[in-house]
Amino acid sequence: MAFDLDGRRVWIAGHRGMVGGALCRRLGNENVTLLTADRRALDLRRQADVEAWVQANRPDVVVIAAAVVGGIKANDAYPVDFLYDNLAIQTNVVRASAEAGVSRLMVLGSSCIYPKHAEQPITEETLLTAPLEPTNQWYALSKIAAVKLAEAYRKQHGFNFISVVPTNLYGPGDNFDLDQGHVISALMRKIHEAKRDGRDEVEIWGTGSPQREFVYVDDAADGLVFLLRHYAALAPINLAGGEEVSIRQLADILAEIIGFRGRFKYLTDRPDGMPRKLLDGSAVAELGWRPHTTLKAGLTKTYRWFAETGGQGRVP
Ligand code: GFB
Repeated sequence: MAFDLDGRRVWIAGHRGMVGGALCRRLGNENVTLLTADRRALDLRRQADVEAWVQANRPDVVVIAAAVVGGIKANDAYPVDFLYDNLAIQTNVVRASAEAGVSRLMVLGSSCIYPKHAEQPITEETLLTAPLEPTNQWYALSKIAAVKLAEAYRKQHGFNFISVVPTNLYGPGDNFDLDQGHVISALMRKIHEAKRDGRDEVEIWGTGSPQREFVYVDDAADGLVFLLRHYAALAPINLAGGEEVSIRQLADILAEIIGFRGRFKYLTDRPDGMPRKLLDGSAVAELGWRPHTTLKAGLTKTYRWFAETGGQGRVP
């Protein structure tokens, strides 16, 4: 039986982030009351504040899209922020939601929670079967804890809490900082600025051989709303079905979209991270959902937004 969202009070924790923002846009098409809390008004790392906010605002549905996120370099450089802050945010929101009797809660995992050398495509059962990729172990551990916490509340107390593991996401509203961002936003900016400044070389970290699957953020938001309605089980479910490319292929597609005719220099002393992380999306596909935006179309839309706003603007 589908969970009925109609007339519900839905709190998107992390509404200013790329995923939270896309969720707010997607939920604009539904008959729900959206609840959001600005960072200045509510620090999600403070348990008492989160409990007070949830008691006062009484959401029926909670999605935890709030997290300290970043690309491979940021993950490696800020282990405390990625582990402690994320653990605090997730445990505070889950516990406060349980105490307030929230009807439905969704936590978000990440493709990096699966083992570094997982068999591909990566099924949900692969979780905790082998060691993690070291560069993102801090973030991965916090996300594994969140997935398991949702499972624990369902198992021990019968709460209707679920966890979803999205594949690598990108789109308008992403972080375009060169040190903090993920590969798409960072390469888009580097290539755009090289073209603008008349430079004919762009540096790419690693060998260019790692493969990544990407889903456009508005598709992901649609999938998350679909799963809010249609998924209810202990185990996490992958949100996948995107296109897989190597970093080298990604750079070539971006060069074509941006109109850059220079060359790429691969900095092979920089880490590659996981060699491949293609998620198995068959469970969500069987429920009836798959992404629709091709990588080329999604990158083109994202680039249009970046070129217009410099990566800082509001997402329409
Ligand atoms: O997107 P990304 O930072 O993260 O990097 P992961 C993907 C691949 O792109 C890696 C290469 O092999 C990078 O070495 N790459 C090349 C670059 N040039 C660049 C660049 O300029 N910037 C960036 N960022 N990468 C993250 C995890 O892993 O994925 C997080 O660290 C999270 O925890 C996220 O799970 C979804 O895909 O390797």
